[in-house]
Amino acid sequence: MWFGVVTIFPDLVQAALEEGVVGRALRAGSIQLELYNPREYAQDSFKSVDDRPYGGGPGMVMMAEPLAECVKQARTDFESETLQTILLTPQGKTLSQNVVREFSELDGLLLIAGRYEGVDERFVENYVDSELSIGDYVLSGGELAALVVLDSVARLVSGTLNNPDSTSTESYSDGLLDFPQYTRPRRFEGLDVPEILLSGDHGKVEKWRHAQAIRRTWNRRPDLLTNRSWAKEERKIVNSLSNCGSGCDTENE
Ligand code: 6GU
Repeated sequence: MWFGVVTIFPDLVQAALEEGVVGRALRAGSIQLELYNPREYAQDSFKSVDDRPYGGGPGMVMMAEPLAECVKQARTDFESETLQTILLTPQGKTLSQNVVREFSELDGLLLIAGRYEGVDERFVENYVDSELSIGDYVLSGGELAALVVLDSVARLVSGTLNNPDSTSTESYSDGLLDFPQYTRPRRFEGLDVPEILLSGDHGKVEKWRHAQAIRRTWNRRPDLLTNRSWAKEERKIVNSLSNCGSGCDTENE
């Protein structure tokens, strides 16, 4: 999958993407990355990429022309007019794992890191397919948000993770938070690994983990469970949770 990022801080984006799973995918070639710096496409001798807002007010606004030139260059590089173009802005729709999954099925994604004072609306009208936020708080620029999108999408692209199974069992893939994990040693500071995980009974382990996932979601993120329909076995777990009141907060049973 091809990714382009439009940013006035290309070094920041480049450095962050050299590490970990995404870095490995880039070196292996399962994803490609191009960076576009609006400053290189500035139209005046001062290399301006922002200017004061018409109508007055604080802050600066990103100019349409340098951004438009970046998008045109990206379309040329990607060799398609149909490059999905996303503006990162707190005004956008909130990112979710469903959106991430949709993006991971595209051939190319162009992420534009805006600055929070804003981007000239005429650029948005003519070049942007959708606006995206990563949550209800304000960052000083869209770069970190673009990295969040890139990381979450890239790890779903085939060839990126060593073990593709780990995306089908993880948080949110089935609408539940993850169950707790344990590794060696069996005893740590007086705490033991739950006995059932040492039993070697895969069926029992699966059931226990699923119950833990439901319990955690119930306690921590009940909003994820509204409108969820339960299988018969799950219903039993949910009923026991709704009967135990605040006693459900303790994670070990
Ligand atoms: Cl996409 N940009 C900025 N500047 N702040 C944000 C954001 C994006 N998402 C949440 N906060």
